[in-house]
Amino acid sequence: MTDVLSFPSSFEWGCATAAFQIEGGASEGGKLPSIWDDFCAQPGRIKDASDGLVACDHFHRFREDVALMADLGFHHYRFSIAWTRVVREDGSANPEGLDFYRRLLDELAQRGITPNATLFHWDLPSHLQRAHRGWLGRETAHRFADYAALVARELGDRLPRVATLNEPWCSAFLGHDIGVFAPGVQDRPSSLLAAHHLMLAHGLGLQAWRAERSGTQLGIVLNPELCDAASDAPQDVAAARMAELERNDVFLNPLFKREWPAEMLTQIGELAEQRRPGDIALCAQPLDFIGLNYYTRSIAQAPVSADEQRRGYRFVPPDPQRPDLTDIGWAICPQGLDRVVRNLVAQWPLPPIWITENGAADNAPVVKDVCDDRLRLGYLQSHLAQLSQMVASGLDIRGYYVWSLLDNFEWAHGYSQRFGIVHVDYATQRRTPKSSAHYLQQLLSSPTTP
Ligand code: GCO
Repeated sequence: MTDVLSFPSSFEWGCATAAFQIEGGASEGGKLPSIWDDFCAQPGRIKDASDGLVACDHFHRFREDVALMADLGFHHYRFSIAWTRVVREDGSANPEGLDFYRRLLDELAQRGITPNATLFHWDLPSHLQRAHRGWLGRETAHRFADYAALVARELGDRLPRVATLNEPWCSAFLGHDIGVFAPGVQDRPSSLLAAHHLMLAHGLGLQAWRAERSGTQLGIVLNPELCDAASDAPQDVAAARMAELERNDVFLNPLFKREWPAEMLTQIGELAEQRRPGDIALCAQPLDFIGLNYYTRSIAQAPVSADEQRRGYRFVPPDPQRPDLTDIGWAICPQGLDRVVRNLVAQWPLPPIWITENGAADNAPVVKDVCDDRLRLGYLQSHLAQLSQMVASGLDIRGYYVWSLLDNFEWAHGYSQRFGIVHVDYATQRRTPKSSAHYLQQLLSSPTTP
């Protein structure tokens, strides 16, 4: 498979993680709790009743983890900064927390790995949830801008590329409509208001960063969806469109100074009053790049329940008997990567694209020191073959980050789903590179063909 792939020599290869999912060190160095700590403490929220207090203990083992990345041949690392580690409740800098990231950046620099940082990967400080109702309060967007300015000042000289938010759809809709993510709200209009404030935070954050520092490549990471209709019936086609408006247009329109689709303005109802004139212009700051995360495609059909009717669609869960599902139950669809990107570039004037996450849940165990994750291996091979064709066809995609370097805390699934190319034994914190890691190592040693 390796020999059929062809990428330009400038193409960036990286691995990705996120603070809450790997760091642990939950109360060290003055770190404050986040809404995910609070969510984990609520019975029934996390499948295996676990939390992020220790996770992969990366806070103490980051040197080992950076060495692992270097051994595997990665030259780029996407990680997130924990807002709760670097900013105190009064808004001042927390030097101990900043030092952790300085040591991490030192280690990366020594190993020749370029950092790619995300400011917000869902771990909102709990005190902002209490004081301002989190993303339901406009004030949170301003606090995010203050945090962005602080990181620009304190760490910005070492960060060539920075994304404001990771997958704001998840914070907004999984967090405030479906309620399976922190803070666990279930209210459709609220989820749209949260989406608005997240995009406002993005815009204010970019402004604040640029006011502190020039020369950083700045962008955002989204998870646009490919929503196919379950049938040609007009109700199913309309439902698929509604799903797409929620997943894509709610986030991409503001980035390019366009108003939301009328359907979403109807759904937000009276809360629309909290969107102020001029907000859309604030959201639409120049973008140096966009990160796209891709895992699967979805199928939508006409809504049935009252909740689904409020949304305008329902998702058809893949038949669990299908052979082409990952261990978390997501359909494997490499062509979807091509379709999703083309669908976006046809509608919005995207800046250069990085695939900032792609990967699969494969819970293969370690047997005699070997973890043979064949499902993930096949998944990565098929998606990289697709990506190679996409790049060759002229789509402006500049890099690929596999999700994830390590098995880690998979949100509401706890530790029950493993996305790492490196296995983590949570009892001993032992790391074992899997077959997929060895495949990427080989690919990275010769990723181009003449
Ligand atoms: C995401 C996430 C990751 C998840 C991964 C698998 O941005 O969705 O960044 O945190 O772990 O997507 O669900």
